[in-house]
Amino acid sequence: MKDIRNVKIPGKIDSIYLYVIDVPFRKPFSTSSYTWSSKKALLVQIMTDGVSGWGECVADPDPFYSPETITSAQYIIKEYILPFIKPGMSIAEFTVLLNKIRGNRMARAAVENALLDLCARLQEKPLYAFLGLTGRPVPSGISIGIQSSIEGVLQEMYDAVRHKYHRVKLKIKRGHDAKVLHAVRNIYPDLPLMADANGDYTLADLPELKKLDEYNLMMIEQPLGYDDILDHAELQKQITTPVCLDESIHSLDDTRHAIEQGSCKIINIKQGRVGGMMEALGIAEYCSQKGIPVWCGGMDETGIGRAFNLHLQLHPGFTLPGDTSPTLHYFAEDFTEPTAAPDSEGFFHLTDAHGTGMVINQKVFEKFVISGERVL
Ligand code: OSB
Ligand code: MG
Repeated sequence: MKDIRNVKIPGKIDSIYLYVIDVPFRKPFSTSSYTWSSKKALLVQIMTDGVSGWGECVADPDPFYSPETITSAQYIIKEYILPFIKPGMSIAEFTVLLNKIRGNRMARAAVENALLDLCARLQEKPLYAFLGLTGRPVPSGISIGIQSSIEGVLQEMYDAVRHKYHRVKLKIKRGHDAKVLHAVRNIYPDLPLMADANGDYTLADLPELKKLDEYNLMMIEQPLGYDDILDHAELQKQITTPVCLDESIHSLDDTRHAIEQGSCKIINIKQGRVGGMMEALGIAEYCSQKGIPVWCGGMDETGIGRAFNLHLQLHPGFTLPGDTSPTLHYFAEDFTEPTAAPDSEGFFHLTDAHGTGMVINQKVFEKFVISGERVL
C-alpha cells in the first residue's frame, strides 16, 4: 500500500462548514440498545479554490451506540481539532496532533476524512487511488434490525435474498435469538448469515449463547459489553461460532489486544468509529498480516459516509462482505449523487470520479439541514 502520510494538505483553506442534518429513515431501525427513526449526522465541508472535501461524523445524537454524540463531536471539532489544521502541513503531522486527543474518534474521523477527500480531489484522483488501493467490485451486505415479530424478520429476509445481498446480518438480543435464528434457518439453511447482539449479553448468558452454535453462523458480533475485551476471550473459548468485535474496537491497539487475547476471530472495521480512513487501513493491514478476516461495518450513513465505506473496502484485507447496502435502502431520498447502488448481482463498482466521487444535490440537501455554521 502506498504511503500517503507525506502528502501535504492544501497551503490555503478558504472555509470550513459544519452542518447537522436529519434524514428520515424509510422505517425505524432497532438494535438491542435503541431504536432510531431518522439519521441525524454532523457533516464537515472543507473548501479550497471552489473544491470541497466532505466528511460525515458517525456519532448519533444520543450515547446509545457509543459515548460520543453529535454535540460532543461538534465541540471537540471546533475547540480542539480545527485549531490543529495548519495549511501545508503533511497528513502525518496532522495525525500526530490528532493523536494528542484522547478518544473522540468519531469527531476526528469526520475531519480527517474531509481532508483526505479534499486532497484526493485536488490531485484529481478517486479516493481509493489516492490511498494506493486498486479497484475491484465490492459485495453488498445487509443488517436487519430487530423486528417486533418472527414474521417481520422473515419478510425482511425475503427482501434481502431478493436483493442478492452477499450475506445477511440479523440483530439479536436476549429473548430474541435462538427462536428467530431457528425460523430463519428453517427456510434458508445455507445462506451466509450472522448475528449482531450490540453488547446485550454477559457471561451469565453462556447457556443461551452456546445454543446459537447450532445455527451455523458466520460469526456473532459484539455479544458482550460494549467496551469489553477480556470476557469475549472467555466466551470464544466456550463457543464454536467465531466472535467478531464491533463496539470494543476503537484503534489498532484495541485490535491487537483483542487478537492477542483471543477475544475474537474477525474484526468489524468502521472507519468512523476508529478515527478515520488512516487508522482503518492500518487495522486492515495488521489483520491481513495476522490472517484475521475483516469486513466493513456501517452506521447507516448517508451517501457521504457510505462512499468512504466503499473506498475503504478496496483494501485486500476486506475478505468478507460488510454492512454496505444502497443509500436508498435506508432513505427515501438521497442528497448525494450518484446514489450508491449495487448491480444486479449485488456488487458495488467505484468509478474514477475524484475523491469519494460524491456530489451534493443542493436542493435535496437543504430539505435535511437543521443547522449550518461557518467555522473558518
Ligand atoms: O452494530 O453494526 C452495528 C447501525 C447503527 C449502529 C450500530 C450498528 C448498525 C448496523 C447497520 O448494524 C449497519 C449499516 O447498515 O450501516
Ligand atoms: Mg455491530
